[in-house]
Amino acid sequence: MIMRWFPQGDDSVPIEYIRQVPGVCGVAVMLSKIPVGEVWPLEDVLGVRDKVRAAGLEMEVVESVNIHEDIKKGLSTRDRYIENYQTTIRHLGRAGVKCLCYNFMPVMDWARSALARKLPDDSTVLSYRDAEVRAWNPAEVARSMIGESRGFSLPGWEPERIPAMAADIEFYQSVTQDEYWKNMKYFLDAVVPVAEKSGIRMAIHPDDPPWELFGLPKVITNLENIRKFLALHDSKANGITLCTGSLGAEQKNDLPAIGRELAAADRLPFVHLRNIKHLTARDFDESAHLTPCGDNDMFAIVKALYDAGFDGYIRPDHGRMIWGENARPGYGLYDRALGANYILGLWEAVARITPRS
Ligand SMILES: [Mn+2]
Repeated sequence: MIMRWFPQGDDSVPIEYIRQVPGVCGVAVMLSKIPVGEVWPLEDVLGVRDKVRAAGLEMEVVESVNIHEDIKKGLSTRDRYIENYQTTIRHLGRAGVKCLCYNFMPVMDWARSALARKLPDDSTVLSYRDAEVRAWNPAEVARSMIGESRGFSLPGWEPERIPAMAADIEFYQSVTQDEYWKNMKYFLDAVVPVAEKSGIRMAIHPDDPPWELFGLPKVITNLENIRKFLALHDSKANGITLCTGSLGAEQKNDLPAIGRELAAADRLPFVHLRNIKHLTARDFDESAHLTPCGDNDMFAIVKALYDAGFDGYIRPDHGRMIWGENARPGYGLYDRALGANYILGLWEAVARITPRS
């Protein structure tokens, strides 16, 4: 069990507090100040690792090293950025990193219509209303999200990228899904062998939300596409991050079945566990982690992972903002600590009732 943590002064949560969450042994980090596409310098990576270790925690997971748009677009300039990505992977391997989470979403990362919607108990959550997001243009989505980010960086929503967004969206209108998959394979064929040699397992994060927006290509949205993705480059180092909040937004996705298949195939190095509550098929609020608080059957998901022999990293994903905490949206300490311990409780119960042979 790990938690996400943003080093170099970009987190409201001191690393020493994370150490006090029972059962949490490490953190997933990113260097959010390095421009997308540039190399993560070895000394920076080692410096963060040493700080994490000094707090009694491990830094075996990195989330995320974001991918330069030229790679996703398949431009002739992509090779320089792929070389940088390979160098970063080697540096992470030298620092003892074992798992690298990333995504291949075009133009924009995850999207929400509000980052602090108030629930009846006065907690606030990230929320998504499909009609609101579609009524905006992408730059308006970006401005809304950055405006609600409480001064923290939003991974995947770097302000300097907003001016180029409209042109990027326009670019993708003529890119077919097939071409986009080819660009992804080109990237995997270049980086997965480097990851193998570096002792790192790549773990792509699903698209969030997992449906079409602004005419952009979508890739990691359901089990069928996940199978197609894994077949692009057949290696244990080419794996998936199972994010139950992202894939669960599409209620047709059978999360326990997806987890069971990926864990049994040993292609699941990383799991994000969170819950969401639908208002309609395309509108939802994020919720507390407990099964009764949302639509995901958290017990069934944990049991499926356990039964299939899952032995990767788990982290509680976004939490609600509670108890007056002021933190990056989704990444307060309190509700994620509650979530981590709920998940650990489920795991202990499942493991005791059905011991692994
Ligand atoms: Mn996630």
